[in-house]
Amino acid sequence: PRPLRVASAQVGHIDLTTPRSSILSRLISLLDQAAAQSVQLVVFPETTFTTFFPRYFLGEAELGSYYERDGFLEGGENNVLRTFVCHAGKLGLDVVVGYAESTPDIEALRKGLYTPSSAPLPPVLSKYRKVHLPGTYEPFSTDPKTTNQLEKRYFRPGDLGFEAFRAPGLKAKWPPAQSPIVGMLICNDRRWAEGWRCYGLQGVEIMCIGYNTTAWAPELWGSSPDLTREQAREDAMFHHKLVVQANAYTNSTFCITSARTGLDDNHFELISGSMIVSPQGRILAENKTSSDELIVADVDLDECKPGKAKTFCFERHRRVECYGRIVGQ
Ligand code: CDT
Repeated sequence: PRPLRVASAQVGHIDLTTPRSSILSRLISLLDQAAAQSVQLVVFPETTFTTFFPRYFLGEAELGSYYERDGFLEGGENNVLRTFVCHAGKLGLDVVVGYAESTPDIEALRKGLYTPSSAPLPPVLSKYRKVHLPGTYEPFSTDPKTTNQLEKRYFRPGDLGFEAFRAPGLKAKWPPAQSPIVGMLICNDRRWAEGWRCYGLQGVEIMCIGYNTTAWAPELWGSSPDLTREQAREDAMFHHKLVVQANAYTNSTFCITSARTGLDDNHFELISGSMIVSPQGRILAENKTSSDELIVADVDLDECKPGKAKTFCFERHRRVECYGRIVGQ
C-alpha cells in the first residue's frame, strides 16, 4: 500500500473589496488545520487569493490588482502568495493553489497553479495554466448585478499542456519511483475529457482541481433558461459531480476538488462540491458547509492499480486508429 492523507481546502465567500490580509489569515488557518491533522497534500481553489473577479466588468487599473505579479517568489517582496507558500513550506505541506498570474506583458495575463513543498522558500514542482477558458470577451451586461464570465477578456488560454509530474515532497514513505503521479486542471477544464485522458495516459494517480462555479448563470449554462434558481444550482452541482466522478473512474485516479463557494457580495452564489473521489468514481469525503472547511481523507494510491490493469488498461483496450477526429485528423 501507498497511504497518503490528502485534503481539499474549501474557501467560503469573498467580496470584491475583502482585504487581502483577511483572506490570507483564513488561508493560513486552513493550512494550520491541515498540518494539525497530519495532512500531506492540500488542494486550494481557483483564484484563491481574491474573489472570482471575472464575473465583474472591471477597468484596467482596478483589474491589475487582482493578479499575482510575475516574480512573486523570486523577487523577495512581501505579498500574500509568498507568505502563503512559505507558511505551507514551514508546515511541511505540499499545496496546489490557484491564482491569477500576471506576466510583465499585460497582454500575457494568464492563470496558473504551482506546488510548493518545503521551507523556507519552497520550490515550484510544477505549474499548470487553465486551457479551457469559459465565458465571453464582451460582458453580457454592464449592470453590476449581472454575472459575467469575462475569462476570455482577462486571460489567455494555458500554454503548458497537461503535464503530469511526480511529487516526491509528500513526506514519502516509498522510493522516488513510487512517489505519487499528480495532475492539475482548473475549473472549466474538468468538463473536458481530453485533458483528463492526457493525464490518464501518463498514469496519473491524483488529480487536483480548484474551481469557481456559478450556481445561477442563465447566460452561461446550456440548460433551459426556464430553470428556477434552485434547479439551476442543483444542475450545476450535478454536472460538477458527474464529470469528476466519471473521469476519475475512466482514468483510474483519485481526484481532489476544491471549491471557492458561498454568496459573494451578497448576490453572486458559487456552488460547493469540494470532495475527494476514488479511482472507482466514489465520493470518499465531501464538504458539509458553504464556508471555509477542510475535507480530509486517507487514500491508498495503490487503489489506482486495478482499474489501470483491467477495465482501463490503455495498452490493451484503446483503439487509437479510431480516435483521429479528436485531434482533427
Ligand atoms: N471558473 C470557471 O471556469 N467556471 C466555469 C463556468 C462554466 S460556464 C459554462 C465552470 O466550468 O465551472
